[in-house]
Amino acid sequence: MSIQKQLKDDFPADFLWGASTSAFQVEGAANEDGKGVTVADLRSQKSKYIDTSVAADHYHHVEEDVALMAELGLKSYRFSISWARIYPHGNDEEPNQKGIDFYNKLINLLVKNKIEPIVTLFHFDCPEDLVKQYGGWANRKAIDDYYRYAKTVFEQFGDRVKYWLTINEQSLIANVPAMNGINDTDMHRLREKGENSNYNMFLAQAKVYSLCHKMFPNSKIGPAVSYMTNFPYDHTSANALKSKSMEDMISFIDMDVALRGELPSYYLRYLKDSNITLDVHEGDAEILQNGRANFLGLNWYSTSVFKLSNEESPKMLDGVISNVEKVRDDRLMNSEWDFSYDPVGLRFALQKVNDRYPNIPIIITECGWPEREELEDGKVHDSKRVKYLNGHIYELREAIKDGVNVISFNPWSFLDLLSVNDGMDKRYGLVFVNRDNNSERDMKRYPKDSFYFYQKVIATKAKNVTKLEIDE
Ligand code: BGP
Repeated sequence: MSIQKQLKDDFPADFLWGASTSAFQVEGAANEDGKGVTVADLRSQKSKYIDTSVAADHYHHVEEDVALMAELGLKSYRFSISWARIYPHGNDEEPNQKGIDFYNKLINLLVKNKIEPIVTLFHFDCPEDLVKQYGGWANRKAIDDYYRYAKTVFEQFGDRVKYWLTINEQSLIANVPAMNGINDTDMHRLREKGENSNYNMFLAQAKVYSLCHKMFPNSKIGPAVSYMTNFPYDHTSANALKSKSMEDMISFIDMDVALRGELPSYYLRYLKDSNITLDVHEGDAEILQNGRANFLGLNWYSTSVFKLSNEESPKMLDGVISNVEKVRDDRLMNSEWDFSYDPVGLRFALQKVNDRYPNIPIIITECGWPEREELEDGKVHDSKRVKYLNGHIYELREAIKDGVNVISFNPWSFLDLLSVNDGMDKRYGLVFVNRDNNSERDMKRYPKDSFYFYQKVIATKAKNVTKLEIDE
């Protein structure tokens, strides 16, 4: 075999063309069929937008939604299971049968339509009762409760699910502890709780990787990591180092622990400098060493440019992002919410990940374009999203040709859903859901132009994707 033959020159035949959602953002039925309250439910109630009680009402539209997935031609669907639907209080004696029934119904419909389920165990929605009982993820008790929940989920659905994701964007919820329901008036104590929640999530995941390998040796399991590619504002080493450190602390930390089985030195230095103590027990190092992921899930949206600033930024992260300012690059197409269109950044990011962990299988678990949208005669002409998909799929093919082992692409989101901070104003869907922040209207589904574009991508193995459009 010649050396060249080892390289792929296109998407592999078994490539999983998918789409993505998460439970609290699509399901609705937040208080139905025994589901417990989650921190995501409570957060949404405090926002000025709609809460999780109805969302996109996927819970009651599941047949119709899977039929649309089949029409689109999806080969995979990435969704999350709500822990509080299975264990309403997080650690009840018995699981909630109606919650199990719902996910059985969804998974069976997917399997029937030959759509591979890619299932996230935990996506921003810690059962609130665990916070009340012992402080949630900041307490080591959460490790056992998550493990028990994962075991139940594997027992119930493991015969039909081959791809599992443990925790969505762990670094985000560790750095913004309120997203896990963790609060404190003292900033240092809050950071310490946040980092302990981080540590507990690492241990819980490692245990669940091992459990999954033991129960289902042919299944694959990995984290869903938030990977935002950062570029320095100028060529100074200080700016370049800061932007690298941010990538390490926000993205590579989750990948390093999942694949290398230990806390990286840049993180230990950060803890030391910040005077933060972790609640470490004997045997923890072995747990991390023994429990490793098989692949990486990457949530990738766009590149960002940061420069050092003199102001302590209280922005998203306390400690990790400080002294930096995000700079908008006006040469790029920018969305209303800061995301830019920079598809070559995806190829760059994938190369970097592949350099660090050669040949690791990668699932793009999120990638999407937000817009405010409205129906026009029953249609939504989301031309920017079409352009975004075209550009990113083009660069994805280039990354595969570079030798990066990408096995699946799941744009965010299959249908319009509740944005984490902006309700229904910020839409990402391939399918329009006819509701807004003021009214539930009729909740009807309308495929957007991007749906039909992506349908053709899947049907033609991306032959309709062109370089021309991304250069426009
Ligand atoms: C990721 C989350 C998703 C999703 C997406 C878009 O961080 O995993 O749940 O919401 O970002 O973010 P937003 O909803 O804030 O626009």
